[in-house]
Amino acid sequence: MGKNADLKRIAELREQLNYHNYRYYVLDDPVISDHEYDQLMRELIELEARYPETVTPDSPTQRVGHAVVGGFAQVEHRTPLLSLSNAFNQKELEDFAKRVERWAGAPVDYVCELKFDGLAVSLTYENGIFVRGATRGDGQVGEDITQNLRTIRSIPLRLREPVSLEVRGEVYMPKEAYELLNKERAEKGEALFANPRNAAAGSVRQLDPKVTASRKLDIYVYSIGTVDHELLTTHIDSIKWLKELGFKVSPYIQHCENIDQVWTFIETWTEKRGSLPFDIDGIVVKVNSLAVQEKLGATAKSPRWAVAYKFPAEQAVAQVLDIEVNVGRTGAVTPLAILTPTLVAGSTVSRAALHNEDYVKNKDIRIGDYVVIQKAGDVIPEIVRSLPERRTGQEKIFMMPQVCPACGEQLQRQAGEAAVRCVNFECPAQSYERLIHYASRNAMNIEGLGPAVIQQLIDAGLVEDPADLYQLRYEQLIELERFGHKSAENLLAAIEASKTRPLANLVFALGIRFVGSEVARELALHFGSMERLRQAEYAELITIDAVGEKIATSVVDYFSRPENNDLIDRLQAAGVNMVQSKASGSQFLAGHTFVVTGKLERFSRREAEDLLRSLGANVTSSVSRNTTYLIAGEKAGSKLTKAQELGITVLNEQQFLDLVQQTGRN
Ligand code: 1X8
Repeated sequence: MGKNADLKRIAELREQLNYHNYRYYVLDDPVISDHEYDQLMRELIELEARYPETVTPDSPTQRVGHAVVGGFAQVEHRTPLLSLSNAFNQKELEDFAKRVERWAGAPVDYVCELKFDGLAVSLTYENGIFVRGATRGDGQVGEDITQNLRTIRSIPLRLREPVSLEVRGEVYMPKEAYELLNKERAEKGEALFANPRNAAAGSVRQLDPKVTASRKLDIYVYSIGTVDHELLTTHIDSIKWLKELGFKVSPYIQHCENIDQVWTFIETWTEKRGSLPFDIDGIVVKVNSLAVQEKLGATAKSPRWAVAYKFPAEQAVAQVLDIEVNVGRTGAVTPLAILTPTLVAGSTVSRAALHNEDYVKNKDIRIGDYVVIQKAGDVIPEIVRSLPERRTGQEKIFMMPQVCPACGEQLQRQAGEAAVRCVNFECPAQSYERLIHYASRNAMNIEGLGPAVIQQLIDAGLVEDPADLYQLRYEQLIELERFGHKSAENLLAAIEASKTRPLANLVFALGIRFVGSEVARELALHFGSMERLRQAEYAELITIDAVGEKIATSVVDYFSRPENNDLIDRLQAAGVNMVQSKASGSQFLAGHTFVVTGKLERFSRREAEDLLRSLGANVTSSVSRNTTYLIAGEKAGSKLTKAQELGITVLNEQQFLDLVQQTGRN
C-alpha cells in the first residue's frame, strides 16, 4: 500500500476507534466485540509506528503517556471551581428555595442530580481536542493531571464538534473496582484505601500514568465552566449538549417543577443510594434557567443557584453489648452482634450481622468493644471495624459454641465452608425459620401467619412443619392467647387459600438451598409438576438457564432426603397444589413490575396483586424507576404522585381490568 492510502487508513482507524470507545465507555453500549476493537487498535499502532510523525495527542493510541518528573504543574482555573453550600434537612432545602425565589422574583424550576463522592476535575478542550485536565485544588489553582485523566476511557480525547470549552466533572471509582483493588492490595500486603473516594484521589494523583491506567476510574461530567456558546438557555439543555459532544453525563437526573418534587427525588435516592454501583454523598439541586443562575450569581465561596443536600451520616459508633448466635433455616449458625441502639442513616440500629466465626476473628470484634457500624442501602448494618483504642481490658473474646444453641446437636463445619451448621433436621430453630419462610409473601403468602403466631403454634405443640398447618382446627386456635373467633377463622381461611398457590410458590416455599423465587419459577415452568421435579436428574436440571452446578446439586440433594419427600407427600395429601396450572402458567405480564395502591372496588389489593402475579408480573410495594405500571384506586396518595413524577404509566381500575382481560380470562 502507498503512503497516501496508509494515511487515509490511519485517519479512518482513529475515527472508528474513537467511536467505539464512545460506544463502550460513555454509552455503555458497544457495537463491536472486544476482539474486533483490539484488532483495529493493533492495526493503528502498527501504522503509527511506520509514520511516527503523524501521531497526534488525540489519537486513541495515546492514552497512556510518560511519568511526570518533579510533581504536577499548577494551573490557574479560568473560571473558579466553587464549592457548594450545603443543606442537611428538608427545612434547609426549603430555605434555599425561598432565597432563590426571592432573588429571582418568581417561582423557579430545578434540576436534581446525584452528588458523586469522588474527585472534582476540570477538563479543557481547544477546537474539540482535550488539552488539559486539572484537579480542583483550592478552587482558583489546581494541579495539572492531564496525563492521568487521558487514561480514563470515558474522557473523550476528541469531541464530536470542534468546540473550545472547559467542563467540570467528578472522577470516581466504581464500588466493584474499589473492592477488587483493595483485595489485590491486601494480597500483596499493601495498605488499603479507606473508601472509593480515597482510592480515586490516590489513583489520579499518581506521577506515573501507567498506575492510573491500571485503576478502573470513571467520570461523570456535570457542568460547563467556560464556553463561548450563547445558544443554551437551561442547565438541562447544557447537559444534553455535553452528551452530544461525547461526554459521559449522568442518567440519574431529573427536572423538577418545584421544591416538593425536589424533596421526593431526595427521598427516593436516600433510600436507593445503596443500590448504585458507585458512592454518592448527597443530591445537587440547581436552578434550571441559566439566565436566573446568572442573575443570582455567586458569593466568594459558592454559587447562589445551587445547593448540595447531604445525606445523614451512614456510619456511627456503637458498643457491642453481646454476641448471640442465630440458627437459620438451613441450619447455618451465625453470630449476631447486639448493639447499643444507635442512629445510622436515619434509623436506629441495634444489631449487626457477623456472618461467621472467621469474620469476627478477622475484624477482631470483642464483646464490649466500640465499633464503627455502617448501613449500605436497606440491608442490616455491618460492622466496619472495631476500635481497639477504646478498650478497657474488660472486653471478652467471642467463641463459637460447639453445640447448637437451639437443640444441643453437635455443630459441624464442612470443608470449604465458612459457616458452621446444625445438621439436626428436627432442630426447633430451623423448623421455626422454615415455617416463617413457607408462609412469607413470595412463598405461600399466608396472611396473618407471621413470626409471632408461628412461635405460638410451635410452643403449643400444634405445628412442627408446614404440612401441620393444614391440620389446624378452629378449636385449637381459639384456645391460643390473643386469638378470637375472627382471627382464628381468618388464619384458617388464609391457610386454606395457600393450597391453590402456583407450583413456583411452593417450590420456593420449601426452602431448598440456593433456590430463590426466580429459580423456583424456572423449575416449576420447566417440570410442570412436583412429581417430575422430584425425580429430576442432575443432567436435566443443569440444562435450565437459571440453574448452575451449585443449584442442581442442591436440588438433587434435597429430594434425596426421606424427610423432605415425606413432607411433600403430606402436603399433597392435604390438598396443596402440586402442578403448574395452564392458567397460572400464562406469562402475559412477565417482565413488568406493578405497584397497586389506593382502594379498588372489585378487588382487595391482595387479590389484585395475586392476579398480577399469576400472569407473570412482578409486584412490589414501592414505586421506583423499575416500576412499569401503577394501578391506582381511590384515594391513592404519595405513590401516585411519585409515579407521575417518574413518568410511570398509571392505570385506573377499569384500565387494569381491560389489561387483564386481554389475557382471555379473568
Ligand atoms: C460537585 C458535584 C456536583 C455534581 C455531582 N457531584 C459532585 N461531587 C453535579 O452537579 N451533579 S456539582 C459540584 C460542585 O459544584 N462543587
